[in-house]
Amino acid sequence: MSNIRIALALAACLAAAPFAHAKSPTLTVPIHAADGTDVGKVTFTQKKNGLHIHIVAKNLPVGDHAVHIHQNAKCDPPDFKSAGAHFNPDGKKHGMNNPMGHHNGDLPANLTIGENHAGEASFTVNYLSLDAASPNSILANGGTAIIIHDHPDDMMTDPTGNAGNRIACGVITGPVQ
Ligand SMILES: [Cu+2]
Repeated sequence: MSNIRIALALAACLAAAPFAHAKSPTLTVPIHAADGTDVGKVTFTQKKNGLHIHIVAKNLPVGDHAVHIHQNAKCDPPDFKSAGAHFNPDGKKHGMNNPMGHHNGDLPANLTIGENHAGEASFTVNYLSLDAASPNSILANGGTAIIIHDHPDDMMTDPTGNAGNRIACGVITGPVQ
């Protein structure tokens, strides 16, 4: 590397430093099964290009499971129906592959749980926000809930994606750290 290149690299580092140390707003939510079993957590981090969602799950049935953001900040067992329908402030239909879609609460892929009954998924979506002042905020109107379903989401069938029962739930409320 030439001296000029080193100098440019240093200048870039110094210029970026104030931003590199600014902490992104984040919120971590525990998720529980209907019998109270700890099934992991989801961490929401507000980035410039959208909301980053990182799910770390355990103690779940092997296979693919739909994951959605539902409209109420309520997780009453055993059926978690209190979480209501999918979060849908934009008034669309269900499914990432639906031409009339998608709900704000729809996520781009299913959660895959392996033979060890654990799994992880990460998404960055520009149609959700952690900013409580935003109309598509997961904290708007008292918050929302993250639901894991028994079956995978077919990404098309309105309004549920044929995802079956709700097997785990986490209440999404503040405060954002
Ligand atoms: Cu759902």
